[in-house]
Amino acid sequence: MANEFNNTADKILDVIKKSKRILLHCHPYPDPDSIGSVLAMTMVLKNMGVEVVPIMGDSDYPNNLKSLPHHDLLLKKNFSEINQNDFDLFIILDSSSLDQISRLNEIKISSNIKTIVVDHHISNQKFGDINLIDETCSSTCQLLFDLFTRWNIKIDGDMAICMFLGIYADTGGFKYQNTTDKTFLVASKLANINHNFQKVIFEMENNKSPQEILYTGLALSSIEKYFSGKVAMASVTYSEIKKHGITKENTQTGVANTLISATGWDIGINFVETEPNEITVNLRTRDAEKYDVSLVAKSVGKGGGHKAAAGTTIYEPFEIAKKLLLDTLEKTFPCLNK
Ligand SMILES: [Mn+2]
Repeated sequence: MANEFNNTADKILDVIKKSKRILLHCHPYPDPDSIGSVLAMTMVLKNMGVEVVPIMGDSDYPNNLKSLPHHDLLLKKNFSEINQNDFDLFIILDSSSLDQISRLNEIKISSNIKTIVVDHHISNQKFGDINLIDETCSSTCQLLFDLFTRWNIKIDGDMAICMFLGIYADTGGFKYQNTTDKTFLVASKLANINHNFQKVIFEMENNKSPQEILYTGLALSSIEKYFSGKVAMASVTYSEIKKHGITKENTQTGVANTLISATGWDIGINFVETEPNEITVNLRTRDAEKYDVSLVAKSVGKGGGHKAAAGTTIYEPFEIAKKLLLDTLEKTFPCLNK
């Protein structure tokens, strides 16, 4: 395993050294692991004296990651807006399949470009000419640490903070199952290089608009309980959000997650009239084995999602939509009445 890693890592370095111009990208809706790995790789390649162009991809740069260094290096272009003839190597980071490069158009990578995929997703389709996939790594940033170590790169403070934040975010602050003793070891080494981690974590986690907090307040003060308290629902009308200058975007603040943090409230619902007669619904459950909430999202409106987290939109007046949702819950989960 270690041998295989070293061989692949050496092969990648070899290809990089032979390349003239390297392309990097952030995946759609980029998270700190995507941004952090792209920025760290950009700095490493620049230090090697290689020409590198990192592109932002489909999405805008996230506001809560503005404290990361050198994010101004990211070119505001998506994959279809670049000229592939300008590049001979594409290093694809934190992307398990082609649709993580862009979802705006079908992706066809020119045969003149060599591709290297570096990723930690178990679902990775290994679509590169060279693939370095390690699903035991919490994040692409953790994997990059091993790669840079093999390459004898001196990780500087700017690289370290980008990689640290990627690891921190992909592990949910060292809480998810992908967190291992190795994760702590790597994070500790990065934190030792750059002590500034507290600041970037604070900026990332405390970047809500006042309207989002106002919305959370409105929602939490509207809680109603159904089915002997097994379902807790926050519901807010259009006139209420309008009164406080709250937009549709401000209503996605994790209210349904907050509801299910209470023991006994098995299903949490954020139910908000985001436009007149347009209800945006977020469903969450503590017990995905018992309640597959994506079934409810699918039968009311055209929603979907996962067993534990789903969403939908209902185009009906407020009270009618609420009754429709409650009826669907009852029909989908007869055990709610037991
Ligand atoms: Mn990742």
